[in-house]
Amino acid sequence: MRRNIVAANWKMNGSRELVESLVGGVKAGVAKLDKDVEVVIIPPSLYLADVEKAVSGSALQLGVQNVARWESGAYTGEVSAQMASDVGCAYALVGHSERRQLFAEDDVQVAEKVRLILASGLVAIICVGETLEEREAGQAEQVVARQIRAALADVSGEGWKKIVIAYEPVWAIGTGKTATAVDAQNMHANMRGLLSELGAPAQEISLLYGGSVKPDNAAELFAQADIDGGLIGGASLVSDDFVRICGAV
Ligand code: G2H
Repeated sequence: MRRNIVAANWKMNGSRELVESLVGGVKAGVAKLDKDVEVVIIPPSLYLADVEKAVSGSALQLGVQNVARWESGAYTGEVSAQMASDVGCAYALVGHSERRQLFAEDDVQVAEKVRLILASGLVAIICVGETLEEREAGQAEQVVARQIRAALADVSGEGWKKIVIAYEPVWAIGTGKTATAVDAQNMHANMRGLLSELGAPAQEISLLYGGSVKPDNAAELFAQADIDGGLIGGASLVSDDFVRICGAV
């Protein structure tokens, strides 16, 4: 069966002080949960080493927020998938809407990054989701399907074991608005159907929901048949809130 995953996307937030207080709290809180959940901390790259030290001795996993679309070379400021793997990451986010919107990351680049992430032995958490405009135009399913098809174009065989997809409607990110559990479930069910069509072992691929997930809405979302956990932004910066969300799977 597929894994339940709750991942903390810190985005560009944090400090060494926060690493210490937050990860300490998460580590202690998650250890007390009687839940089958994989918890992933995804801090800014500069703090990966600090977080790695802080999570040692626990089951918490490490992830990177973004990787370069090149293997190595003269790309000042970039971090490769191989480097992320080298410093202890098990997961890499790719195609987050903030990357797509603010850094013009398109479907082709996302597919290139997915290829490099898998080649480095990491699990790719591929983010997809429609804007409010696209949703209101009745194109949500179409947009998400296009993003998924493009990102998975080169995935086959064993590669499917390294794929997680996070559905994050752009209008729900950091806005306090969440898709209703039923709307989110409908989209997740569509996504699983599409994965089957693409020849993937769809029942084994974890599908996460993201976008203003909080302790008080997490349980209802995670109770849906095709929602296998969450990608958490704002609420992952408060240890008690994040632990409660982990406990809601
Ligand atoms: C969506 C999510 C985490 P938030 O970006 O990826 O952020 O929970 O703050 O909406």
